[in-house]
Amino acid sequence: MPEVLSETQIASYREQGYLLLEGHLPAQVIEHLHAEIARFEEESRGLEVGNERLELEEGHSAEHPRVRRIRLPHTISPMMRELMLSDRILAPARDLIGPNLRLHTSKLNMKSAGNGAVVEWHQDYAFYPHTNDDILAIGVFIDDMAPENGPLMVYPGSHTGLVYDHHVNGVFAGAFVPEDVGLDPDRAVALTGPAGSISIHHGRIVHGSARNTSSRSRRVLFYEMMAADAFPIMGSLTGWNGIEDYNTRLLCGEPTLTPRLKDIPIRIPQPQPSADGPISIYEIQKALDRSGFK
Ligand SMILES: O=C(O)CCC(=O)C(=O)O
Repeated sequence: MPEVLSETQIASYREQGYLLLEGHLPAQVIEHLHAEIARFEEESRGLEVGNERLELEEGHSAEHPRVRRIRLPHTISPMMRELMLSDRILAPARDLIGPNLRLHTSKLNMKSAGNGAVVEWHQDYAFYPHTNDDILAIGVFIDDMAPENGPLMVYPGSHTGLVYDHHVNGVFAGAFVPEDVGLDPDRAVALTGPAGSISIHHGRIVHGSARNTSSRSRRVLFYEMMAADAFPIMGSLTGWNGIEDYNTRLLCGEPTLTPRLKDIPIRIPQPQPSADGPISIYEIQKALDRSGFK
């Protein structure tokens, strides 16, 4: 029996590769998130360049702080960790990919008003191929999402198709232009809704988001996770410091040493542009010679 999702919602996710749960979180949670973000913005005033906690947007200054991303927020905000471990986040994920869940990563992507950065079209699975694709990302809408403030966009149904080539000149660039692979731009759907809604997108769905040209910010907190029996394929951009460390990322249920294999297309995200390890998606995607967003 599903915990929170209806059979119709589950069937829709399987067919379309995404779900939108409007007004899923109470207003107090969103207010608390605003306060947490304000704390990190305050911290960023003291920075000229980003660090392991905060990634800065071009034009950032002490007077006008512009944080592009809060990195791994569940490790630096007890409240964001608590939310991640709550049934509000984990129950819908369990309904879709089963009781045993492992965290891949968390991030809070902030598009500031007027010029918040584009995230070019990509598939998460191209960054971190695993032995099966019971992989999803939950996005918590911290602001109201409308077409003009750069909401997450998806190509419905693309999670059942190819894993597209995300390389430029033979180097992994983490992006591609949908028209180049025959995807019709008119089919892309914007995931809009009030703050407090959550989106859930499949690890193989083609998604991205345009620049925020509006006068309002657009902030989404992402928790990315997978079934515990999905193991990274060698070359995947997944940290691996041994099985003990790996198992500390268990969100609920039981760990396993038995990967489940699924016959799905796989590409390895190698070689990487930097020998020093993975770099931010915003930087890696600059290798694309033109944007997939008009
Ligand atoms: O922030 C967004 O709109 C998209 C984020 C995303 O897809 C990513 O960071 O991988």
